[in-house]
Amino acid sequence: MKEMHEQYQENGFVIVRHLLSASELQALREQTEDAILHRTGPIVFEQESGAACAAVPDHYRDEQGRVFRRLSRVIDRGGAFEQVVRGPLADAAARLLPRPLFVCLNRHNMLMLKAPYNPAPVPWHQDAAVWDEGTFEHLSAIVALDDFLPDNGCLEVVPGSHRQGPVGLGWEENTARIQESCRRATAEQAVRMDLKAGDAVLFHGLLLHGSPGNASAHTRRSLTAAFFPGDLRQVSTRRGESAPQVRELP
Ligand SMILES: O=C(O)CCC(=O)C(=O)O
Repeated sequence: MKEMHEQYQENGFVIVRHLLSASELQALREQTEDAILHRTGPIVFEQESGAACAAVPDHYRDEQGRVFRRLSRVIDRGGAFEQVVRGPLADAAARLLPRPLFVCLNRHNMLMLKAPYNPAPVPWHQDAAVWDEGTFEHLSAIVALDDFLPDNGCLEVVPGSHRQGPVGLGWEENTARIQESCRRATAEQAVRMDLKAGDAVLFHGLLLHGSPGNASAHTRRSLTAAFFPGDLRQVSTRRGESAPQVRELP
């Protein structure tokens, strides 16, 4: 079995089985359900909430019928969210990136909710190229709260695709160019991240990834955080509201 670092260099991702203990997983699920029940913001909703989302259970909607897509800024929410990011996720990230690590409160730092029968996909993209802010050297870490199944909106990646560099910068250009020029790779080389609840995947900021809609009755919840090997504020070209708000993890 290749070393974790070598796998990461070659494939652009590594899977860490059983990252969370049963009690950490339980605490994350409880905090997630509590936030859904009490609509604790900030929440990002799906743009589509009409007929296409008719089968999404009410549990995953607000009073206006909007479907939850993400609970944002989970690190700020404390409890198990913060503990898992600062503990097991950061420890796994530190096996691939030099410490001190930084997380960014206004980049990936979220609980992804792929509700049952929510048809919305996440289009193929590269996180670091989408953010386009002076560095491509970060990794995104996703820990599964539920098993990722073939039909519940499972995360997919194209192994080795980080080595081609950025394919267009910013969300619009990155997703459009990938659709045009990486069609064959996404159709023929994509692999599903077959995570069980409590497993995690860590992937390079330039790895092509995305996920289809959830066609099943099973929820797909996962916690996602981006880790940076240094202070993003020192390299970022973003100013004003979108300037990075970072926390150093000792
Ligand atoms: O968890 C997923 O399905 C992908 C999430 C993602 O890549 C994103 O929201 O940028």
